[in-house]
Amino acid sequence: MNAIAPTDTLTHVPRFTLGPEITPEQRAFLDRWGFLIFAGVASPAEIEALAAALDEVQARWIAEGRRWVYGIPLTVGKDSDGGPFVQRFAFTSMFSDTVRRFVRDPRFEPVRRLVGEDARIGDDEKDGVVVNRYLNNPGSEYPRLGWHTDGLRDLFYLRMPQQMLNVGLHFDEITADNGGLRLIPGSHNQGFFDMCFRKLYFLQHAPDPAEIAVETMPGDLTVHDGRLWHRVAASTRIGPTSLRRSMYVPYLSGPYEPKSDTSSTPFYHHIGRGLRWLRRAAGR
Ligand SMILES: O=C(O)CCC(=O)C(=O)O
Ligand SMILES: [Fe+2]
Repeated sequence: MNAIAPTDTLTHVPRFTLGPEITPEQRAFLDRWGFLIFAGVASPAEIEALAAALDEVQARWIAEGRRWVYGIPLTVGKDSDGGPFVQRFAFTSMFSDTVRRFVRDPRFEPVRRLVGEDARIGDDEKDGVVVNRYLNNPGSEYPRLGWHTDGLRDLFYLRMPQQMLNVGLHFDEITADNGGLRLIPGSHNQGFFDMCFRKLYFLQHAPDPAEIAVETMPGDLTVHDGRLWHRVAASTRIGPTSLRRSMYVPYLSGPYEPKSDTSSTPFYHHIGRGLRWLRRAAGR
């Protein structure tokens, strides 16, 4: 794999291989730039099985008329045929054994230990195992996601967020023109002020000169530091070929804080709902 560039700009994005251990080189890259891409961690058959499991969960949730899952609002848009389409699933491993088994596969053990020796999968904590399905078509509720860091909750309490690693599995082939994850390499090492004000949380979407596009193949796994500034760009395509699916597995340490259908909604979800409402009100 490529050595880390001695300059301040990242000139080449390496695709690493996930082995039984995170290598010193992978660790150094993550420390320096705040993210890693592991190529082909899941097989096409596994991605297909996960996608089918999510369709089943969707069918069940829609039949039940669910609007919330454990206090988290469900984002439901329309698919390309006008049918209901869940665009952000939360707590999926509580509703699908396929997902629950998959995220426990031993191949992910080095990633779990990278987060923390005592890290566990938070099936029923935070937002659980989340699956995003971005789609760019007229009925879509979720074609993109504005600039943010995932440390908002800590900033809200005026404390500097600690390293938190987001582990995402990517279902689709995503080239830069098809939207996808954009991040500013190295921005996880910024100070408190930049983390608060470098961009307007969730409202700004414009490309940043320093951003890179995370291009993925089906089955790739990414790890990114939640303190990085990142966004999800909309696809330039319209309809089914714009679909991008990402599954995030929460590895947590600290006290066990389970949620259930009687849990209240965390404040940061009200922000997202408010923004979507504003967008609809503005007719965009
Ligand atoms: O879909 C992605 O890859 C990123 C999603 C994200 O940044 C988030 O949900 O906080
Ligand atoms: Fe994020």
